[in-house]
Amino acid sequence: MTQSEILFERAQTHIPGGVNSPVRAFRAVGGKPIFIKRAQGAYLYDEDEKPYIDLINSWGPMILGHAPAMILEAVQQALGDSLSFGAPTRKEVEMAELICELVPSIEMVRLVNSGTEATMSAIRTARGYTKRAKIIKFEGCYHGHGDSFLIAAGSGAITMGEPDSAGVTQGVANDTLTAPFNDLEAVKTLVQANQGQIAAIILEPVVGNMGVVVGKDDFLQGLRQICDAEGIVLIFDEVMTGFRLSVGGFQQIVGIKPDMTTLGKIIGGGLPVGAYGGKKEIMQSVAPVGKVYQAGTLSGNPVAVSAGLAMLRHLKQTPSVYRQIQEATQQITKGMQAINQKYALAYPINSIGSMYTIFFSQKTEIFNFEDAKTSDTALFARYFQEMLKRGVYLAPSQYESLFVSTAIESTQIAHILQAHEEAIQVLSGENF
Ligand code: KE4
Repeated sequence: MTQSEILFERAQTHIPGGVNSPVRAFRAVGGKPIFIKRAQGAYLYDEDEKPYIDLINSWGPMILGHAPAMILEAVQQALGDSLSFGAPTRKEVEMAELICELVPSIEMVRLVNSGTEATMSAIRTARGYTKRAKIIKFEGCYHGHGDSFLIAAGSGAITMGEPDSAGVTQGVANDTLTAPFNDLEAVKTLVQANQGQIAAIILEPVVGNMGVVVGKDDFLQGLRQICDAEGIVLIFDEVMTGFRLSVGGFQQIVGIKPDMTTLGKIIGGGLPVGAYGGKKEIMQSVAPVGKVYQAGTLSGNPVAVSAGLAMLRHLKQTPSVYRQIQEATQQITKGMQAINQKYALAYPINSIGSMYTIFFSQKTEIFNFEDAKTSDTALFARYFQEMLKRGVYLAPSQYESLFVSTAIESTQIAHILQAHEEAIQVLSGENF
């Protein structure tokens, strides 16, 4: 048995499914999860020291690859001052100022400890600000595991076949309306039918959690117009896309200012940090100024914020990061498409910046959750295992985005494409 197999056996005794987040359990792709011992640059090393090129990068945060010197130095520096105070610090002021500078739609921001906390807090704030109860989310979008979001949810929820989680009460579910992504008419119908009751529309402007699906310009612009006309708070959940697609997030690319934005992943530099923010008028609703309560023992933790500050400062000072990871991603996806064509395969590959997903679907384009669900997840599982065997660590789900880091260079790209071709050959040999 490998060390990972031994550890997985042990883990299942005291941890549900042996993992601390469901999608890590490999249930959608078969086999047993790999237990990671350490990582450096583009590589993860499992408990048997087997190397893997990492295309998950901790589900987004590790945009600079693993153990970048400037982040480790910032953390080591912070450790000397102890770990946590539960009191305001200079670093939190610097972090708030930097986030508001880099994401102009954010005039005020509150730090929390995860993307889930950020999105939960954002809709509570929108509800408190508007004094309305309902929210609109989109099928296949995932906004963390807050009760209001676990309806038609993507990511691990759909991966486990549970887009509507058990334990979410009907009362909560009644206040969550859902529409197909990229379908503005469906939103208009919901808004008309719920006049004056909708507090917020929340979406991933580029969805990563059904696989990559980009919000169409007219859809996003239309949502902005609807929210302006109806007094609805438009929330861009940029937990995944924030500082991933540009230093100002996807909103900087598409030129739309949401009323609120949620952030996570990259802003912690690999440590637990989330954030929600937006218009000052809205954020003034948050305690202790306003009546929307939200709190956290480790919010603004000085060690985590030190990692986040080092990350954001680096990304601000090095805009070439974004061109570099986009070019690497394009080399990978174009190389995959060329290989697929050799085998008369036309699986759609959606990509933007350093995010991409290959859908094992017969459809030519994937624009929403219904499209994404036409994917052959059993075939994806076989592809995943063939890639893993060849030392390429993909997200263990068809409904996830991959993330390219600055550590992915020509050597790794060649390895990824070689593995892809061999995997496709194996699957072709199975006459799939
Ligand atoms: P966390 O609570 O996991 O930090 O963030 C929740 C969240 C919110 N919004 C978006 C757009 C997200 O993608 C996420 C979390 N993403 C998943 C991966 N698709 C986290 C990985 C996991 O669940 O293990």
